[in-house]
Amino acid sequence: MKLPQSFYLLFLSSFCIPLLGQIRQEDDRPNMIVINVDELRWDGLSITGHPFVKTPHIDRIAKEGMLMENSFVVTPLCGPSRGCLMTGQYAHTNGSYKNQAPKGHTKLLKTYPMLFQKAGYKTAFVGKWTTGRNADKTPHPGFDRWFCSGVNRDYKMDPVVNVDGEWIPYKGHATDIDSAETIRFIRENKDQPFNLSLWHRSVHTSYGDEHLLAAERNRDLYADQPIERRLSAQPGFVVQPSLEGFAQRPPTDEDIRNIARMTVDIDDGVGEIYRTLQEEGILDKTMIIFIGDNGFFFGEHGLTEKRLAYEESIRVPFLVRYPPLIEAGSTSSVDVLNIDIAPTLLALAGIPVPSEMQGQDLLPVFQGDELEEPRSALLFEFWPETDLPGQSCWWKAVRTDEWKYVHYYKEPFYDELYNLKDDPYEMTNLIENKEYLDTMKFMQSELARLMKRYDDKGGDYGFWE
Ligand SMILES: [Ca+2]
Repeated sequence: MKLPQSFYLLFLSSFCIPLLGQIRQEDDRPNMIVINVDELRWDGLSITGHPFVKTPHIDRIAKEGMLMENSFVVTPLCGPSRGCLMTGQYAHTNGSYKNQAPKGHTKLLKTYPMLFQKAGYKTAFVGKWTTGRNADKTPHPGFDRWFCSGVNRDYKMDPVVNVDGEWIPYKGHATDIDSAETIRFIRENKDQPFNLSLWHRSVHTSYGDEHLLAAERNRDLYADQPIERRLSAQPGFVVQPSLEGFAQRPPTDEDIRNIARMTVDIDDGVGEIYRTLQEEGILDKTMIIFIGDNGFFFGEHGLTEKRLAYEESIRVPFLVRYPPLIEAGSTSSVDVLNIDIAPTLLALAGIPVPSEMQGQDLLPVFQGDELEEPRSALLFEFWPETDLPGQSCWWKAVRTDEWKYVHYYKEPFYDELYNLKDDPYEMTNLIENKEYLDTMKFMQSELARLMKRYDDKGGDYGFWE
């Protein structure tokens, strides 16, 4: 029997319209994209004061949203920083405290994408997460889409990408490939709430070899650009005892230009991501957070890389755009941490924030207020990878707006105290200056208070032994 077309219409209207209504209701939940850049120091963007790089698309996130003026990572090292972002916890709590973690360790973490997936969000991971000799590129729990394009030491050109468990060779530069996958995922999931982590491998260097490449179109940028260095990176600057024997080759001028070029690669991708969100009509219902996983030394204190407690290492850019809550062109001077991202995103989606998370919801800050529980001082921590000379810098640090105290566990005579207001480049260690004895004692008591607050027993936790 052939039924009239009107029957089908009636059938559809009785069942599908309520269903569509439900989907529409779910669609009101905001999307989220967290762009995490490897080794991007605070002043790595035009908007944060880079002397020559042009990052108009990344800057737009802050120009149409908020620039956090005091943003930090709690452990300045790739793997731990990423674990902290994913869990909303300090490394001493989540156990992701060294790059050289056993294979599969990161799969055991309780991450915020797992909670989003459970709450019906489409979740995606694109880029780099784990690092070190046991890096694991295979799919981690909590992601509907897994697209891992590599680890530090992989070539950035023509990567073999783990796509949902399959190894697929790609042509081109990893940054462009990761940006393109992000765009593909957005288009595919535009009609439902999604939570995407775009964690670029750039602007990580590989210390002077051919890995240190921008995409071909940007390789000649800034070729004649002179490089200025901070006073703490000038020849003759005397480093602290903790750094004696720390054999590092500070980045050359050309290394610094290459980092700028790789930043432009990322900016190009952010421009395309913006355009895609606009075309799909979901730009303003998508919170975009842009952050770095740690900073980077351009020769300050004789250093390259990160790992130490100086500002160049722990301070990263943090930009956020979400017009329903955030006034365009706003700034905040509240101290914010990478462990705040997980509870913030959960709060935005209306998903309960687990009490185990140690970061705070930044939504009040994004609206110009203080944190619900204001922080007068910040705790930072780092564990060395080996016991080799120069790698014994096992430290905890406390930072207030004015002071920084660094305590080295194995060599307490290395301790450092800086007045950040008078000495922003941390060139004069006041630890032995009797005039500041009370300040030192106060900072030591703050360290003890914060360790108690965050249930930190100190020591080399030996999570994997
Ligand atoms: Ca890093």
